[in-house]
Amino acid sequence: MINRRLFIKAGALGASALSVVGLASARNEKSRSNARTNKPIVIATWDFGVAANQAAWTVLASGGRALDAVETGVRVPEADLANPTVGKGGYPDRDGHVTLDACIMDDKGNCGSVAALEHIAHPISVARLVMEKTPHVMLVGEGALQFALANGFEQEKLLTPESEAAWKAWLKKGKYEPVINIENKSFTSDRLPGNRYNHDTIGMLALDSSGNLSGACTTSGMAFKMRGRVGDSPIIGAGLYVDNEVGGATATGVGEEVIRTVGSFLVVELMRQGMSPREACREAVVRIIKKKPETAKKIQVGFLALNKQGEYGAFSLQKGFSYAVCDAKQQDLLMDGESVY
Ligand code: SD4
Repeated sequence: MINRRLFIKAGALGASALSVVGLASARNEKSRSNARTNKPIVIATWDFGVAANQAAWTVLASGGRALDAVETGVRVPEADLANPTVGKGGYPDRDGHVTLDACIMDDKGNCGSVAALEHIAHPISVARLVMEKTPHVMLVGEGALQFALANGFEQEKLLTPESEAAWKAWLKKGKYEPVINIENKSFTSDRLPGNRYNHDTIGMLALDSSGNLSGACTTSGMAFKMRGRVGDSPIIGAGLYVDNEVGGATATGVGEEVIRTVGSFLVVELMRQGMSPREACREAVVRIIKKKPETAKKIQVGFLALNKQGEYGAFSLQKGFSYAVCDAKQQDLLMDGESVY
């Protein structure tokens, strides 16, 4: 049961500014599921999904491709210096390097990905070029950087003074060993806008007016991770999966558990078998609990899904997973308030 939603002003979505107007009961997903295909529509993880959706909507509203919409949308948090979990300004690894992971997938099953990419502010656009200009799916590290520079991307310093200060503060006590839930330390079920950016990745899914789906996922990964650590976000099937016959799914939270369960692919396959987006997300969460019940109590993982009819849903291990939904009627920031515990 969705028990709490943050409601974002309806307003003209011809891309005018949106504002949070208060807490309220908003959409009725039942009525959606009975309706004809709801398109175009775009959904994205966390509070910062609102601004990202708004940018994506400018593409969708003018009849553009879902692929262009998701790339445009996730570039917003990638460029947001106040966001320490995505793109420029992201928290570094334990050695002080900002390393970014991203992937993108279109309606034809094409996909591209970069992992452990340094010095480039928009990994999602590099991932798209990997998809479109190479015979490969994934480029990592130095090779990904070389590819980006060869294609005209600018080399930038991604570590902001704020993120550097946070890293140095962490170093005082930080142990040089994986701490899987490090960035969820401030996790609270009572979070509100304003207490944002404690975590995470942005995952975005869009259905365009032609009825085609695409998705994108981008992150700086777990804060203060081990050098070389790559999470689920750039891994097709784990952090993101799109099947234009069925739907798409994306994940956020502790990537190791999402990889172990191939979470986003699982969600899409469960939708193929007839589950609603939310039921499929819930089942993927339950698989994580079944595999690692003790770990699951201490971490956050959230899944978000959109099907071919424009129905959407989400489910998370712990309370507090917000996601933004934008269609021709309005934009909402929703919260899946149920805990499996
Ligand atoms: C990762 N899933 O690297 C990503 C980042 C994230 O909470 O969402 N962290 O594991």
